[in-house]
Amino acid sequence: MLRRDARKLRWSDVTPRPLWMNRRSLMTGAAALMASPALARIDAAASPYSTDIAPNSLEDITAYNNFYEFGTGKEDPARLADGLTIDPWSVVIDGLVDKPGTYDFADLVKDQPLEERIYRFRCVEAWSMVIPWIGLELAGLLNRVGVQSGAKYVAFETLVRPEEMPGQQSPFIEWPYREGLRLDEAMHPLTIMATGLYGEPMPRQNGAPIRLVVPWKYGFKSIKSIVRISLVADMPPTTWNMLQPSEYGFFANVNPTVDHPRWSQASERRVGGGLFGGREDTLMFNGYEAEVASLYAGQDLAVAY
Ligand SMILES: Nc1nc2c(c(=O)[nH]1)N[C@H]1C(S)=C(S)[C@@H](COP(=O)(O)O)O[C@H]1N2
Ligand SMILES: [Mo]
Repeated sequence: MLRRDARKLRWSDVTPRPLWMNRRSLMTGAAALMASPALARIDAAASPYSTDIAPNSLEDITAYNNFYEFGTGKEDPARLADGLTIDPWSVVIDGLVDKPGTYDFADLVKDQPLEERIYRFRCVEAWSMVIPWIGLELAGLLNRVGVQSGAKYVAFETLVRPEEMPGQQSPFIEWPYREGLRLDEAMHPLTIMATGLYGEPMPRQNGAPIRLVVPWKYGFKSIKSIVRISLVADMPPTTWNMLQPSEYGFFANVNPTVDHPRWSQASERRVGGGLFGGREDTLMFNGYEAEVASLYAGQDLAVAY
């Protein structure tokens, strides 16, 4: 699945911005992208962790979103996220760390390599996309603040600002949106704090200015617009697990053999179409099995779902 060989050109090198813009205005969807001659050069992925698969179009990635702070409809975030103030932005890092504090977004991401990662992304609702992220490894950020030995989990929280996030005017979720990772998952090099996509700063509907991306887990783990990161000793509460624990576990690893109680997880629909309407088999750990299976050695993944 993953490139191990060369570090050649970046996607953004072979696909300069004007071309993305052209593609965005001239074509719609991955089907059109598939027809593009640019596809022939898609093997120029930046990171050894990138997949070879052609990314979804910028249009797909920014028009079909889950971001319940702006409503439950897939089109709500693109329509309503414009008003979100993302500058200034700061992130509180607290709990079991050597250097707790309130970090300005710019400080947090400075001196970090911005490395493009083309990742498969699989929503628990059985659709998927392929997205070219930029950002930094979460491990690098955590190492800078110094993780103390008692820390076993990382908890994340999204901004609460109902005046700018109309979905938060409804209490069906106990805001803030919360997510968490076990420390070894958080330190894995595939786990990134994304600060943009397609070489540009993060669009608001995708979780500006900084969001988590954990490519072997269902999309709901990849929490957006983060304002707090806490190192903690115990497994933290998480939004979907709090709402419906029988349907959404803490781990949420993509697993075609463990169905959601209300639907199969064996296959998925690639947003934007593609061959055969974009229907394809779901892969164990979303295709990242070689990289992450060892994290769960000895765990029964039907129980720790
Ligand atoms: N704060 C917050 N983060 C969130 C969500 C959300 O509603 N609020 N939705 C999650 C879900 S279910 C998915 S599938 C992904 C969608 O990310 P994308 O819109 O960038 O593709 O964001 C995740 N992160
Ligand atoms: Mo999702």
